[in-house]
Amino acid sequence: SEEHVSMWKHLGLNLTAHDALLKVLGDAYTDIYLAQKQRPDGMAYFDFVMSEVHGLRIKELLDEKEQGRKIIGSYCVFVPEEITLAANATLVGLCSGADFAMEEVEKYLPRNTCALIKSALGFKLGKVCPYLESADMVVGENTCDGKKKAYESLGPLLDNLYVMDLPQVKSDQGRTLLRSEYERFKVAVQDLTSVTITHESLKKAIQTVNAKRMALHRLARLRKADPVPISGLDALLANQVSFYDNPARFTESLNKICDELEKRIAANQGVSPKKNPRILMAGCPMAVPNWKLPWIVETSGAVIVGEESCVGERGIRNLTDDTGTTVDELMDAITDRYFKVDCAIFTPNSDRLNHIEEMAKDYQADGVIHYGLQFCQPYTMEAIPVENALDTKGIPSLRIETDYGMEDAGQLKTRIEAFIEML
Ligand code: BJ8
Repeated sequence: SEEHVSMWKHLGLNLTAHDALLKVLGDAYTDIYLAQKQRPDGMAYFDFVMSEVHGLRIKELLDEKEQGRKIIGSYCVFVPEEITLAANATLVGLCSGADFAMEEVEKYLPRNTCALIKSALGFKLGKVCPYLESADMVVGENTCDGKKKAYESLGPLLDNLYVMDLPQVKSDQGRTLLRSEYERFKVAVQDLTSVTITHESLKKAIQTVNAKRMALHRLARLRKADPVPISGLDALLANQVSFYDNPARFTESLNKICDELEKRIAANQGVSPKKNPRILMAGCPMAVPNWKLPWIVETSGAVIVGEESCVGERGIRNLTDDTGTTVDELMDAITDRYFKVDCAIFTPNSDRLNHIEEMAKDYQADGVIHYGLQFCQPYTMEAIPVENALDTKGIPSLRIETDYGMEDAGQLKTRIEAFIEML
């Protein structure tokens, strides 16, 4: 609509490039999502959200800004939404799952950088991300070397980059660092919003984020059923949208879908036949519109029953204890909750191996597909111990390394079909 166009102009987007992006996104959504059979009716909400992902949702954010709220963008699940909400700010995820302005990007980053990082820079250089352009603060974090160094290049292109340091070891010192970095972040957010975080506001924020996580946990549990009541693609989409959407509305919409899925399970109704091979995906996060691998898996005779990923269970696994009676106690609880995230940047990271095995059992997966983005050292390196650990438990696994391009789609399909046939 005209209103949207003037909004995008106002944000400084490159309208031609942005149109091209929306076209690609829309086409991919039609081909991959709308082509699915027996989708839950409730997914209509997500279809709408996706059709308005650069439209109505951006308008809402700009309206919030007009009323004095601040928008904070993040690239990692280590940035606590609880702290942002408590200071009257809205957190949005900025990771993107499509190549853009690659020629420009390669003037800043070496070619052998993972697609997720390149894409983050490409969306800035190509001026196509209204979330990034709406943000009053962008948070980077010292996680993998690629991101850590890329923020040095991204920083000068923005005027509002805040970098959070993160530990790499799950030691007492590591926890102390995380706690102090969350304190420093809290102060920075308060400075940005001119709102002082109180015990009451922080507790309420914790409850809002916990409710969102509980709805996602509920969705995850329902996928244990056979036949599975929802496709992996649709469940992934719910997880992806959780990074953009208004948290309370998201929670309500997802709970409605879960009600519907419960009815499906009671009626023995699924999106794929009973005893269809069940796959657990593990590895790098999949940001919108990175749907390539799940799409190939689910059009090759299998169904995905879980994601061991930051856009999935690794990102939402634990709740934050809201019983602390002071701001400091709640900040401790937030630190404890996030310190359990088993990202591959940690060493050693044996929790992750245990979680993958546990998930494979819990979701009755017949096999695990490990998804590593090409040039992502933390995850592609961990893929090998993951495979070995699964081997000793007799759980079949397949290691995939890929990027955002479609050049390898045929070859991937051949390998994945062979894997599924063997299950
Ligand atoms: S907590 S997984 S969201 S850092 S794919 S950019 S690791 S080279 S994304 Fe992540 Fe936070 Fe960890 Fe989760 Fe680097 Fe690998 Fe690229 Fe990655």
